[in-house]
Amino acid sequence: MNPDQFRASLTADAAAPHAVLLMGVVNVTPDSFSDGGRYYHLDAAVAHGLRLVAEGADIVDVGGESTRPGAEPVPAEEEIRRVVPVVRDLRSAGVAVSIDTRHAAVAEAAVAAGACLVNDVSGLRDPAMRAVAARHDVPAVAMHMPVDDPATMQQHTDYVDVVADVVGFLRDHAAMALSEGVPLVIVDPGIGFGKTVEQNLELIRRLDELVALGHPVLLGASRKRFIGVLTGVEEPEQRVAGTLAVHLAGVQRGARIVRAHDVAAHREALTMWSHLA
Ligand code: HH2
Repeated sequence: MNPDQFRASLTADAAAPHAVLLMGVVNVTPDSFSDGGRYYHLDAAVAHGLRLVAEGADIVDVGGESTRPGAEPVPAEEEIRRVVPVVRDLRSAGVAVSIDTRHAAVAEAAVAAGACLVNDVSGLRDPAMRAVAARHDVPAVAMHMPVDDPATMQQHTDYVDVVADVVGFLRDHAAMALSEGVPLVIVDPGIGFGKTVEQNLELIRRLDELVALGHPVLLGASRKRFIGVLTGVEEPEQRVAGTLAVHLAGVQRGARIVRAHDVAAHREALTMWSHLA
């Protein structure tokens, strides 16, 4: 799928089961929780992105900073150094690329290099981030995290009602971004970002309340810790079946995009899903 096709499919008929989009993950980092170091170098990252597209990804999400709980922040210049060449090469190969960053300067550089979606795990809190998406006319993902700080987010799980709090945050941040000229906002409950195991489950069980806002919903549970806690599967790379169960539950409740490391397995599952929905 090229960037224009990706954009068009975001606004396509949400009721069509085949409208579920698959976002593959390329972490250009030494320390990501499940694949840190594996795609840290340009050639490996680009080859992995192309492999994900061959396996059925509609868009490839390129990130240069791990946001796992407790991760060290990365200076924007270093993040740019990691991601921009990968974005440029994948875009040149005709791939729709998303930039996974909390930093407006990184988003700016990546969009200039060809990214067609800004994926901001800090929820478009920063006016400069919203301005980048508006100025370049690219859609943006607003993901919920309780504080813009992966180092301490797990200390902020004291919600009144986690679903109501997350939906309220995303409603307000999406409205603000749209009013400032961001062309389209995708909302994401932020599974694993400042949430307990039970809160992650509740967000997925009640995903329809987020879908009801009317924005496309992205779900990113791939290989995450709560799946390991509940299944006993310790190695993140082995959590494929648990991930698929979570993502299909989300799709059933209206998720339009799933973010996944294991693209081939997701494509297979979504294909069967589309025949049954
Ligand atoms: N999760 C991660 C990173 N980016 N973006 C969105 N929109 N939703 C998510 O759930 C999400 C995300 C964490 O996963 P990963 O990139 O594999 O790990 P790390 O942050 O350690 O690089």
